[in-house]
Amino acid sequence: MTPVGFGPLRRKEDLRLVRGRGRFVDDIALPGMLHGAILRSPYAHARIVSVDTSAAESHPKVRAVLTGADLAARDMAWMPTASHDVAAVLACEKVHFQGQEVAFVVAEDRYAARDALALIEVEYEPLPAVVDARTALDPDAPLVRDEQPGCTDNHIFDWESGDAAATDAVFAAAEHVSDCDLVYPRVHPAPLETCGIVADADRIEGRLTVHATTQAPHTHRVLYSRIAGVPEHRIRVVAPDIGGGFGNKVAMYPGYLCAVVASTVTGRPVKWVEDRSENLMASSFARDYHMRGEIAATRDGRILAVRVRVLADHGAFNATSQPSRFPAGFFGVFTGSYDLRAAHCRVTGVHTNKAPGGVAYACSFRITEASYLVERLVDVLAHDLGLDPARLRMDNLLRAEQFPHPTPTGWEYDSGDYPATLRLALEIAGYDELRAEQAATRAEYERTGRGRLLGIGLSFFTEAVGAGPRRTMDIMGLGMADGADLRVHPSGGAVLAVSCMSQGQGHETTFAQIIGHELGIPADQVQVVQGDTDRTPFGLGTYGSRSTAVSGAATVVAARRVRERARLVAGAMLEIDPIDLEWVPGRWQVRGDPTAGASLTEIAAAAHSGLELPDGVEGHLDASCVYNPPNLTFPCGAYLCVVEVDPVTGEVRVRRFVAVDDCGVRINPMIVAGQVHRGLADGIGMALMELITFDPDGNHLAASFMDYLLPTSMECPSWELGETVTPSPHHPIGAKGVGESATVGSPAAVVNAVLDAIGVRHADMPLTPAQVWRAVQGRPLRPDLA
Ligand code: MCN
Ligand code: CUM
Repeated sequence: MTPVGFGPLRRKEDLRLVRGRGRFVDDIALPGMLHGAILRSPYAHARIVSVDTSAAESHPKVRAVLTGADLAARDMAWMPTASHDVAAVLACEKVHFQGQEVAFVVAEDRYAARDALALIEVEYEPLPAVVDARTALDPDAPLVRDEQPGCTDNHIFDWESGDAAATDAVFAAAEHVSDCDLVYPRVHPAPLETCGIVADADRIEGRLTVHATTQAPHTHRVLYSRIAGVPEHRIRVVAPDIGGGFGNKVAMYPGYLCAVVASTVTGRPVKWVEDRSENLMASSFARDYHMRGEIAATRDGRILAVRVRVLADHGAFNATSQPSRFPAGFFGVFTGSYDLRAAHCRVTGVHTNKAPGGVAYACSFRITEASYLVERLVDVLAHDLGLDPARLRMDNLLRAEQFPHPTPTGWEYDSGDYPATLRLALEIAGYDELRAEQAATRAEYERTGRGRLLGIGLSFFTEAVGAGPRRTMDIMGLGMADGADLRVHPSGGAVLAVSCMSQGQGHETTFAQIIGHELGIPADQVQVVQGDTDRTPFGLGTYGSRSTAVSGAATVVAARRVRERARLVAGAMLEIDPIDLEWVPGRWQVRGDPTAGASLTEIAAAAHSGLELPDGVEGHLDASCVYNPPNLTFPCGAYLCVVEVDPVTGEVRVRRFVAVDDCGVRINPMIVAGQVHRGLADGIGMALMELITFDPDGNHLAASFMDYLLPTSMECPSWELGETVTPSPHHPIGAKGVGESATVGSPAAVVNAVLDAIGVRHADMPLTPAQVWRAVQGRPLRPDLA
């Protein structure tokens, strides 16, 4: 029998996914379906002189060709972004990055559509490109957005957080200040399934049905409605199975809108699925943060303050998908896990001739950047003061009694026991023995000039997940709350419909387990419905690891409402005042008489039967909830990475990785472990190999998996996990999110380990063999410049 409630339950969805029975966008074939392909700009920056589509249109299999002018005639050449900007759907007067969408061809098959792209004649007048964010604000820098009225520079925004004066005062009086320039280079979420859509505009019913790779079906429906001028009730957005999202499937992409318009124009369904290069070149990238961090401390290592200056490269359009009042996402949590007197950051966003995006790749709205910054700074401080990085962290971590903790930048961390978490990681790793072994290998290397150097890298992160509340957080005016509808059937099984959408996180299992925990219904008797706006309640969707914290909470509250309804029905069944009933898992029972009671199955049957119910008690047990979270949840973790570095070849091998995560109460520890494994691999990838870079003309140099390297099991050790559990005090089951924790926390641990091995103060990611070798020689490269 399936276990009830929380525990390491195997994923229900894997029954179909591992047998090849998943249904992804590209598996969908509708009668009469056409196929779309996108013509993309070969230039990073160029004026469009003319576009001639006549040859493509006369291709026997082509049914339509759309250009920027065609969309402009429908007022759809530009679309709004979540960051108060607009992004081009199809380019009109100029192209702003290599790979930008210029025309959309619809043909009878995918091959013909691709072939016809070559028949479109576009005359470009190339312009100089701005590729390096650090020169984007120079007076003579090419203007990326000069098609916008009043554009005089590439500046997007300035945003600050914390108290500048108080921070400056602490720095001025501090005994010691360490500083460091860091680049968190541009990387890409690179889900194995690329982005795609099947759009079906039904002319007779006036309905638009969209099957698309989206992490946020309801938000996308509102966007289609706003952009295409069709009311929401005439639009159905369905997200079928999704083969990885990692934030790449949050944004609205030009290809989606082109498919919608093409379907409207042709009267036939239109499929568009991008290929790998298109995904890597033109869809939401991640990071591209240039940071200058300073950390003030006493000479004996008491950390006092952190001050940060960031140059944020947002590419050609400011299209980062984040709560609208947070232009730098949640970077404001850069104070990390430490007890600081003051902190301040200033972030400047700039345009460059690169693809738009910015908030993606398990980033928790830029907490990856923030966490990397502070965890690198702490190691730099340890290096400068000659202190042990574990000791330095332990001495400065927030203590359990300091929670709830208001941070100097205005967040309220809900709960945590940081020292216990770090202690456990050090224990699992055998920290002291590792340091002893390190000393021995170093001595050996110095004696013989050969061998591998051992490096030990730590990081301690605090995550912030579960956006809203909607009072302070919205996406394009939509407050960040989520819904859950729960229907309990006469037989006692249930259907739960939620507004979040799994891309591989196992929601069909864990959300069923939540129902099991609250109502005693086994997970295999709970069907979880998601990703279909016709069948699920409104909500903002899955990103920022908010599903458990928000939709999960909505699910708990809905289940508890069902439970209360069941109590009233049980009272009628047992002819007893409901006050005299008590809940034991799966059953309402008479207080003091365990033999008298009714199981939820019996109550469900009675609730649908002819049983006379008291006035005011409706039949059935169904209930729903819209959950508006009072605060974010703040998971944390202590990570320790052990590497072996060959200083002669620069080769790095990750020998061990210890990860202790605290995500509050765990619904399914096996799924949590899977999430952590994935994020740790992300960290190895970013720290050692992943990089999206450009040449000075803005040519994209990582448009395939030959150039954009992803880690495989070969580069990963056997992960060693531990856990601490401090429940979130405001979440109804004490759970905190975990989906991005390891991606947030792990890069710094790997980088700290490599630099610890070679005794170098700082070198930027990715620490490829060439970069490590150069760092050993004392001249590491700026990785973002080709
Ligand atoms: N969980 C749990 N107990 C907890 C917390 C979480 O059992 N205390 C379970 C959840 O029930 C869920 C999973 O762990 O099944 C992740 O939960 P959560 O932290 O709420 O994150 P989300 O479900 O909202 O997932 C989003 C997050 C993000 S933003 C990115 S990016 C990312 C990630 O998840 N993309 C992923 N993990 C991914 N994993 C896969 N396989 N594919 C992606 O695209
Ligand atoms: Cu920033 S990637 Mo996730 O939040 O979808």
